[in-house]
Amino acid sequence: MNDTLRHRRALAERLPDGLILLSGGVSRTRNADTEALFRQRSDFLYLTDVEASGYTLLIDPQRGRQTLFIPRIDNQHRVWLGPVPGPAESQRLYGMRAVYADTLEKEFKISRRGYRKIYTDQETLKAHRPLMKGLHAAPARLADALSELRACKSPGELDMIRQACAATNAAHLAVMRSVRPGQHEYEAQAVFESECLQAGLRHLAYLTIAASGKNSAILHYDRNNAKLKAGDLLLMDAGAECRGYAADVTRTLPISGRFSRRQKDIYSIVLEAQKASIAHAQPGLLSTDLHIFSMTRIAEGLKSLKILRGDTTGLVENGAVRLFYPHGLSHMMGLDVHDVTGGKKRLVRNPHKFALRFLAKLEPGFVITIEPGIYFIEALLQDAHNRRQHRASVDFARAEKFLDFGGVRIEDDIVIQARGSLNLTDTPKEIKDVEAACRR
Ligand SMILES: [Mn+2]
Repeated sequence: MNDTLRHRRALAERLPDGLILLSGGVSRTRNADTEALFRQRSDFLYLTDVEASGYTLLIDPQRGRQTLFIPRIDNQHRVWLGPVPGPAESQRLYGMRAVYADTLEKEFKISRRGYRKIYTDQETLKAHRPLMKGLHAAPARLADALSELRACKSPGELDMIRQACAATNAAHLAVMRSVRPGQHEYEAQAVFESECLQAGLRHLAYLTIAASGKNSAILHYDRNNAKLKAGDLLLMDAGAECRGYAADVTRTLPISGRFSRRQKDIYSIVLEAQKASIAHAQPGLLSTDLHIFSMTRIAEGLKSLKILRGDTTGLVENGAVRLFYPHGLSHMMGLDVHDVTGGKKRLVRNPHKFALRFLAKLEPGFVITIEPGIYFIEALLQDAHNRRQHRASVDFARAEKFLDFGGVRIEDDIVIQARGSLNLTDTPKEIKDVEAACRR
């Protein structure tokens, strides 16, 4: 039994009292008559594995029927875009009954008998509202059921993530080997993306961040057009996508091939915090507790450099460490790079004062990132309010000497197991290994 069949059955079991109708994505124009690169909607991939545009899925839980509606194309389409599999081939490809989309209305009228509820989403409602007249639509429950199901990854899904990770590892290594002072950030991006494409992976999981020097302290930098300067760092945050499944990996490397003393100091703190957090990750642990664990390690490190001072717990609680580490340690990863967090059933209370987007109790089968960082961000370090509030905890004069430094982030993807976790990322990250990969 393939995974998507299992997924459809599990969804039907959770929502037995309604019809389930979900439309896949539809290709869109980018500008004039040029098409944007099409990427299937994640929920639709999860249920069908269909990567093309213009399909719809109908699940009838009471009659145990699943139907895929496929686009009927004309000769113009065949001339310009090529053929699309017909019903018989689609049935074989996708493991369920397949019929042309222009029969949807007729099929739906037969299937809706005996139902009062329709589980669907806003996109599908927009496309098919007249069909659903008289049925009670429950979009929130469909989203919740899919979030619950998608959180734990099956062996087949892990295999896709592994393939995305393998291409991502190779691409990061290729960047380390090729980066030279005088190149531009986009050349590092080009090396990374070309490796992924050559591995047969058409999509990246998100926009590539190739940030050098001070740009590496801009968390979602994507201009990637600055010149690489000797002596600076290059932060590469980039990941391939395999059949919709993401990889998300960050490495920070020395553009000249060797880390300076100061770069080693900061890098070592982040690396130690990252490895300790990976070792600490296990089922039953709250994501927020893991984040605090990593903040404690970062605070200890910044204390050793005399940038922070005072009691470590205090530095974590009063937010001083967040001036240098202003993002979460971790997020779920799957069909979305920032993936679903597991639905209402898994809701947990955050016992801490600060808000974090990723709040969940870790379970075997969760794939998460571990990505601490240290950044020297003008907007935070020169903010008058921050300086007043944290003057006892932060040596701002010392911190300002790092304003030309940028930042360091190290990010791996791990899968939570029955005990501990397994690291899916094997791109070099030890100082000696990064320098060896960057050797000219
Ligand atoms: Mn990430």
